[in-house]
Amino acid sequence: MKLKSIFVVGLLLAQIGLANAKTPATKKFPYPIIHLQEVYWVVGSDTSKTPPKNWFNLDTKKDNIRGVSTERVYETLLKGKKSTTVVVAVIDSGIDTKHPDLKEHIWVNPKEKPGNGKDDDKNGYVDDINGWDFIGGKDGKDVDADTYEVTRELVRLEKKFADKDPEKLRKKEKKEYQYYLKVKKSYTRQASEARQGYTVMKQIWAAYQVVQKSLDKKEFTKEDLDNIKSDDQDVVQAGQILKRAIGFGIPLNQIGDAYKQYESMFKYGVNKDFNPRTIVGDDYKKLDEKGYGNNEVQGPDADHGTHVAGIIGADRTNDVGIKGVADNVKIMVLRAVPNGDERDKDIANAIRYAVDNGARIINMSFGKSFSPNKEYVDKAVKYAQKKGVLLVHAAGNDGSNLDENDNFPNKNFKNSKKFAKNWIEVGASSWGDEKNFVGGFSNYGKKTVDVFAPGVAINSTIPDDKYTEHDGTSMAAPVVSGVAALLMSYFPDLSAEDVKEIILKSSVKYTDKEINKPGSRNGQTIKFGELSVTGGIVNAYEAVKMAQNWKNNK
Ligand SMILES: [Ca+2]
Ligand SMILES: [Ca+2]
Ligand SMILES: [Ca+2]
Ligand SMILES: [Ca+2]
Repeated sequence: MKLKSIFVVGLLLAQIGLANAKTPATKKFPYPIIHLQEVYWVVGSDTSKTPPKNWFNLDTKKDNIRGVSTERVYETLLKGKKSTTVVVAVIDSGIDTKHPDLKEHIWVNPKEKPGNGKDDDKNGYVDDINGWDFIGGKDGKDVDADTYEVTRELVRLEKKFADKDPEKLRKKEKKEYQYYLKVKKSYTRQASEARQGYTVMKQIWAAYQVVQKSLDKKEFTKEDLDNIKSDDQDVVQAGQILKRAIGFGIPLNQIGDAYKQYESMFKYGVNKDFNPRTIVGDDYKKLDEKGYGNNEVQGPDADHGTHVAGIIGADRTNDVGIKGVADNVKIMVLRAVPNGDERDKDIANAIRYAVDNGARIINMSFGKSFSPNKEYVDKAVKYAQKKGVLLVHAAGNDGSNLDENDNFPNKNFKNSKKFAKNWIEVGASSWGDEKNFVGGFSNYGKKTVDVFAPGVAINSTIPDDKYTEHDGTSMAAPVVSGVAALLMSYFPDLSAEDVKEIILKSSVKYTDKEINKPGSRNGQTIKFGELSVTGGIVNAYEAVKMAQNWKNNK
């Protein structure tokens, strides 16, 4: 699952109860009127103010905002210094490789001739020019939506257990039966959330469209709503619904996205009869299969991947759009994340592709709560570790403690006390000050999350030459991948494990700062140091300072 904007989802589910209709439903609003109940959590910043568009690259002292000091380090410590190009693989939903702020920074496979139908470099992938799409078919079709892993697991286990008497199970089956019950419970909860959320969002989106039509405007503001003068009851009611939604922190401009997300959850994510894998046409159970998929890497919905790529490496020299964190990178495009849950087979094979084809860093802004083939992913992670490739993973947006809740992939190897030393787990920090510098949606964990990085109101590239702001740990991970790439560019002798150690050690510590607890219902606070291993926010300036003396001080 992609890890952006999910806060809207959590927000809605927590806040909006489907109460019985007290206001009569009209023709356009056949659903019960929504009742917004309580403010559950906010984005983790004062939403009455807006940060500078490039805040994540700014500096705490110079600009008075908790960015990662990218601009400062380029202007000072790195000024006039030589750098080498670093390849960063982005395993995601696909990337618009033609975006003006990205096109010069897309990896091109040097040994592959395009379009000749041959695997010239014999890496197992035919005509792989910019990377590979693991969820496409040979006929050029692509998977867009997919189910959740919990749905797939339930379908698999129901075949085994639905008709069985639990009393008569053999010892070996009993353990799997317990797992089946866990899957079933989780599925039931998610399916009901999807249904409720879809019903609510459908209504809010319907209201939005009524106002759009009435104002004859695609996008509108709260002021526009206040100024609506209409006798049409539908328009009046639509305005009321939207004002309530705004009152509870739901941004007007994200209603369309949130609706689409819920629609996808309900129609595909929890739909037990949906199976788009036939599009790929692979031998699904053969995990180490090579070469399935297709070479077209943008896919049908590249918003998320394009945004992530821009944060890492958008052109810093072209006076267009935004500036990425790293100034000398090539992005390798690996498409493996659909609208729905990614599959272990594709993630593991994408990691292997990245390692085998020259990536030094892999950004992974996705996650899920079940992982039936975790061993196979672990093997790929170990392979990356052996080859000196750094993995950067987003912690997820459930506002929950990962020391207590499952989240995949992760650095802990299955059935082992060992963990990957080339792995950085990233939570999302915010531009807010005082108690508000953590994303209210961010996952955390004193043992499992290594460090925080900017992930709220992050402006970056999206398809068709555009830009937009997204929130999520999906946006925080690429900030760290960018800082890692910057270090590897200017200090090419550093290993992946050195870079991890430098990023963690040099992070700016706010250990004792009391902040609003992510995911808290009732204004609970917590020390920032309790949220991660380091209690710090990543900082490029401090990291470069440490890297300069690394060999002497180590
Ligand atoms: Ca090839
Ligand atoms: Ca070729
Ligand atoms: Ca494709
Ligand atoms: Ca630019």
